[in-house]
Amino acid sequence: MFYDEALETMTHETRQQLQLNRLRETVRYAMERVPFYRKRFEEAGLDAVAFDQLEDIQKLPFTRKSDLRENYPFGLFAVKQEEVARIHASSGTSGKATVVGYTQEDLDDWAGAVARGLVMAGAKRTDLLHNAYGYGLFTGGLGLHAGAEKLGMTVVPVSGGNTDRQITLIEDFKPAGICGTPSYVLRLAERMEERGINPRTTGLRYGIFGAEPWSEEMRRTLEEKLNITALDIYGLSEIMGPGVAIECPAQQGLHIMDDLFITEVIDPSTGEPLPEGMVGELVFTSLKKKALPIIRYRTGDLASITRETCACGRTTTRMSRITGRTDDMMIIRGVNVFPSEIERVLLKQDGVTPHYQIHLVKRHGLDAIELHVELEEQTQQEAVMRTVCEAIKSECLISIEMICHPQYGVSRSEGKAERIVDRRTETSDKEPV
Ligand code: DLL
Repeated sequence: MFYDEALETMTHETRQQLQLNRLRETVRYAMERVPFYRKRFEEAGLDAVAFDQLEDIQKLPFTRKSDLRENYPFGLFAVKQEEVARIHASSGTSGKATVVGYTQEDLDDWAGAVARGLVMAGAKRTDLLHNAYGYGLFTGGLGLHAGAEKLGMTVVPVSGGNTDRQITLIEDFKPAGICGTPSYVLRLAERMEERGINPRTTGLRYGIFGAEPWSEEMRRTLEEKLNITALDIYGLSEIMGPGVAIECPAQQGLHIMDDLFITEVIDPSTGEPLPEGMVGELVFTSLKKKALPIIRYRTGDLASITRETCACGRTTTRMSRITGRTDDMMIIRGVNVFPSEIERVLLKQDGVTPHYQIHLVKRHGLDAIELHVELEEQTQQEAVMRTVCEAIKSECLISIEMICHPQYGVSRSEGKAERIVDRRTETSDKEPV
C-alpha cells in the first residue's frame, strides 16, 4: 500500500533532479531571507554558488544546534512571526530550548509526510490510533496527530501519562495502532500485567515507536509482550519532527522522506562524506521548509544509509536504526562503547527486566559504568549479575559494575526515558547506592 506511489517509487534519477531543483531554491530562499545564512555563505565565498549536481551541497557550511541556540528564539526564521502558524521546541538537557517554527504550508507538508509514513508502516485510513506521544511543545504528539488525521484515521489524543486511563481506553476503544516512546509503551504493557490484563490480547496490531534510542532486542521485547509489529519512526524538531523517516513492515531500515530532505552521512570528526553503508553522523537539508529552512544540519545521530530498493518496492533512501549519538559515546578505559550496545546485550539476558539506566561515574579518577538493572527474581541475583557482566565484557569489551534493583527500582518515564545519568562530577569515589 502506498500513500503516493509515484513519489515513493520514482527512479533515483528523477528523485535526484527533484532534490537538486529544490536545493537550489532552498539556498536562494535562505540567502535572501535569513541574514545568518547570507553571512555564512558569503564568508565561505559562496554567494554565487552554482549547483550543477547534488554533491555540490558539500560546499555549503554546516548548521549546528548551537546556531539555533545563539539565535534564540526566532533568529533563523525566514518569515515574519505573523506568518508562523505554530511553534515547537525541544527542551534539551542544558541551556535554552531549541525553538522551531512552521508556516501553514510547512504544517501541511509535515502532516503529509507523517500520513505517508503511517501508510508505509501499515496503518489504514479506517484504523483507530492511540497516540501516547506527549502533546505540547514536543513535536511527537501533535506531529503524529496531524499526520493521522490527514490520512483520515481516528486519532485518540491521549498524550503521555495517566497510565491506568490509557489502559482503559485501549481496552474500550480497541485501537489497531499505538504510538509513543518505546520505553513508555513498555511501561503500559507492564502496568497491564500488574492489573492482570494480558497485553497480548488488546487487539493492537502495530506500534510506531521513536523519539529515543531503542535496540532490536527492545523491538523483540515489545513485539512479544504486546503481540504487535513494532516499527521505528525517526525525526527531530530542527528538521521537522517525527516522520523524517519511518520503517515499513520489512523492517529493513527507515524510509527517508527524501523529496523533503537531502540526507548525508559524514565522518563526525572530519566532516567528510562517508559512502553508503558506513555509519556516521546524519546531516539533513530541508527542501521545502518555509519558516525555518535548514541547511546541512548536523544531527549528532549516528546511522548508515542505503539507496537500494526495499522489499516493499519503495526506492527512497533508507537509514539504519540510530546506533548512537556523537555525544553519547562513552570511553571506558580506552574502549569506545555506546549505550545502545549495552542495551542490546542486556536485553538478551534472562532474569532482567527491560528497564535499565547507565550511570557514568568516576572510580579512582577513571570513568566507569554502573549499570542499574531490575531483576525479575531477587533470588537469582548472583547468577544474573555474573552472566550480565560476563556478556557485556565479552561483547562490549568493558567491565561494568551492576547494581541490582527490585522491580520498579529504576524510574519509569512517560516520554523519553532517561537512560544515561552522568555522575562523574560527584566529588568522591562514592560507593554505589
Ligand atoms: O523526538 C521527534 C520524534 C517524535 C521522533 C516522535 C519520533 C517520534 P526531538 O525532541 O527534537 O524530536 O528529539 C530528536 O531524538 O536527534 C534523536 O537523537 C532522538 N530520536 C528521535 N527518534 C529516534 C529514533 C523528536 N527513532 C532526537 N531512534 C534525535 C533513536 C531517536 N533516536
